[in-house]
Amino acid sequence: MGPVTGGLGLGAAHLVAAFTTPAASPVLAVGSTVIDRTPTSLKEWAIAHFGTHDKTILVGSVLVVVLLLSTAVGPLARRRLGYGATALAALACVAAACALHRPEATAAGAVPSLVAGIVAVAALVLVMGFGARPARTSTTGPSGGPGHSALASRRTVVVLGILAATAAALGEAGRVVIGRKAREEDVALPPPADPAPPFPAGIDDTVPGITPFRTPSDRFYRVDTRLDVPVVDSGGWSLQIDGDVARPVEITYRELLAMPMIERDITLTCVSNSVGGPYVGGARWLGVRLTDLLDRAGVSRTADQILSTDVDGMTISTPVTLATDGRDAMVAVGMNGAPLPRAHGFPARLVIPGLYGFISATKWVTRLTLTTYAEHSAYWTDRGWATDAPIKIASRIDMPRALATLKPGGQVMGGVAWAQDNGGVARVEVSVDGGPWTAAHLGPTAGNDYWRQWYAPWRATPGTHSLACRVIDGAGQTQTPARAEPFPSGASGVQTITVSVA
Ligand SMILES: Nc1nc2c(c(=O)[nH]1)N[C@H]1C(S)=C(S)[C@@H](COP(=O)(O)O)O[C@H]1N2
Ligand SMILES: [Mo]
Repeated sequence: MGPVTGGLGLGAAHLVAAFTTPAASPVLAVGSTVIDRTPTSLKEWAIAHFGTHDKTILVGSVLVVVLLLSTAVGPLARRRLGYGATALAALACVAAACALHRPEATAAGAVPSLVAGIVAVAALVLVMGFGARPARTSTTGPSGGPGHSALASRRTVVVLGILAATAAALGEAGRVVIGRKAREEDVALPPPADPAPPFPAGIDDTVPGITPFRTPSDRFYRVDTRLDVPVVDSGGWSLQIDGDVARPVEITYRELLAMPMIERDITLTCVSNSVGGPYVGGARWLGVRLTDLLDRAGVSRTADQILSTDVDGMTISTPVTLATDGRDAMVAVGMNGAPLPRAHGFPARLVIPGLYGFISATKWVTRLTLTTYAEHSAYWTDRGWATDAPIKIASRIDMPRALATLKPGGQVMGGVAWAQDNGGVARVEVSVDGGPWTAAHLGPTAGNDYWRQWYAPWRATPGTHSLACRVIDGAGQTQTPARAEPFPSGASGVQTITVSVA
């Protein structure tokens, strides 16, 4: 009965949280605390093995652990009701503590956990009452029908079943409410004052199976510390620029949209992307030049760090010199011709070409504080990651898939390559079975900050083959074969896949 009473509490709390602060739902609050406390190495392992499913798996694990812990409640309650109730209350307190310790949490954050505790204890009292109450038929029937205790326990099973179904229904209702609140806002974005050149047709149609030149927003990778998607109302949103500035400023969404917009094609890359990994995507971004915003506040010469804060109080740091060196850094409001999807930072996020997302791409940004690295350290800095991390030049094989079985004869390998800070992709080379590096064909360019598609025909003979690719940037540098793990400043190495031909 423990898991059922615990589950009922969690379900009720999730629904209450859905109407108030979704992040304060006990399962999400505990999950977020786990994320923040997890050692970097374990987090990297989880991202590498579970990929984008890491959030689902975490929420599921928290749920399972809580339900397992609450199995102890049944035996405790049978010894004495108070023991069981105390155990449930203790679990609720842990959840409340997690919710209250979230950055930016208010006292209201404890409410859903409180509800969880009350509902769970009430359910426990109810179930124990049903089990204990004497049944109306207190004698065994002539044909050996159920006796008192058997009837009572059958009744308990029915009650438990109803409660379990209620728990699931409440939790699902919470999920639906959160989903409805997260519907996209209807915003009309202004046209760019400084538009990007027409987006070239990639080789999507001519090389079947190649990664699309532009990543659709709903297929764009997502990496962040949030378990749910923050729902930020553009009407209540503003961006503060403060710290070492001549005059702190606050800019509303409406004011931001009234500023001149630039439009750029930029490839976003995650530092956690391993060689050949999926955490990279190309999109067209619309936003206000970061320096236009910073100039309004007047950045002091002492500042060396832009500490950006999101709605949760999560922080990302960017070196001032890199953010203001003339690259197309922006506070973006649009992605691929539409307002930012909530998962990608609505109403506004930073996009800075050439820097890994964890030091540049703050989603749901609310504040830019000009400060120094000596004075303040950001979320990932506290976890040992680099503070200065340009995106390493890299290339990826997307076709054929590793370990694919191919037909002998003419085959095509292909993929994408990027070299944002280094004069773009000048050349991609491929090597079959460790043989000489030969030039691949390149797709069109959408600027140096954007990835490029490539493909190379090769002749497949029966047997097992290894295929490798590497990029050479506009400065003549060749992608290094030296392997490095993502931590602390990005992976390097040449991707090699094995395929069989039969
Ligand atoms: N608020 C916030 N912004 C964030 C993050 C985060 O955890 N919280 N993650 C960053 C990281 S590590 C990356 S790689 C990019 C990913 O952006 P995307 O999810 O839109 O692809 O967002 C960055 N911005
Ligand atoms: Mo990242």
